[in-house]
Amino acid sequence: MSDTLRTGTFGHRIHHYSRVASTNDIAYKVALEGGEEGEVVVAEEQTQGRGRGNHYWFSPSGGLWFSLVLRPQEILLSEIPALNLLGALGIAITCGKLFPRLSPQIRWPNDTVMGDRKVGGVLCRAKCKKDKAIFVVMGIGVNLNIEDFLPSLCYTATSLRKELGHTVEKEAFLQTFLEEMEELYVIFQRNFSSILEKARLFSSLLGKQVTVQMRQGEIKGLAQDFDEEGNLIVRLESGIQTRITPEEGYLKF
Ligand code: BT5
Repeated sequence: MSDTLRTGTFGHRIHHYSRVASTNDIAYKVALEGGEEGEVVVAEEQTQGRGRGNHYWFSPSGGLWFSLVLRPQEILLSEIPALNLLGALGIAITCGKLFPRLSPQIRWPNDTVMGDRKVGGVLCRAKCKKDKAIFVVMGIGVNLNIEDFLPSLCYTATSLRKELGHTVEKEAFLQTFLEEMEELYVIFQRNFSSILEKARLFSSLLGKQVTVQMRQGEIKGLAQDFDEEGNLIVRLESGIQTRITPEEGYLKF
């Protein structure tokens, strides 16, 4: 446990851009040059927004695309997946707080969904020394006021505007997210098991049958739980329990 954590530091400095390739790249540079925990890089539009494994992230103007610099104490490389889950939880909690009639959920490992459609995603990138992270850039994308998605996303993505029927104020959403995220992050560093409890409550997967695409082929089973590092525990049809890291497996829908 650390005494140096303060509240009210997330977003103490916000770097605004109109158009960038990816806010994660800029925030990574900010952190390399000594940027403090809580600094934020936000852009109206990204031309090369990225998801996991260099997937494309659709980021036109109207959405909220930003990256938060974190300097977690004593975090191991193996614990980074838990930060993805934390980010997705932060988006879900913010949506629920601002718009109580919505029912946001998190979908392991890094999605926030409404029903089965993705409304937000998280991409963390860490700078490491040996097996410890010196800093982490937490990239957050939320489809706030997007009306038209690419044809390839038409049936899998949604926006808050589509769900609510009205536009959402970007600054207010960002402020609320930063407040909620800072609270979660303080808890995360002290007691990850209480974060896991929240993640279970918000999870769209636990207790359901899932199909996971692994490098060596597909596996099917029951999504049972998350572990202390944010990995997914699946009980296979054979009865054997297996632990899946986000790098190893992609859920199939
Ligand atoms: C993610 O990856 O969900 C991570 C998204 C992180 C985006 C933020 S924006 C700020 C920062 N800067 C960046 O460059 N990135 C971060 P993944 O789980 O791999 O999901 C990617 C998949 O989601 C794609 O392959 C598409 O199928 C789908 N997708 C792409 N854009 C989307 C969008 N705007 N809304 C919903 N789904 C989308």
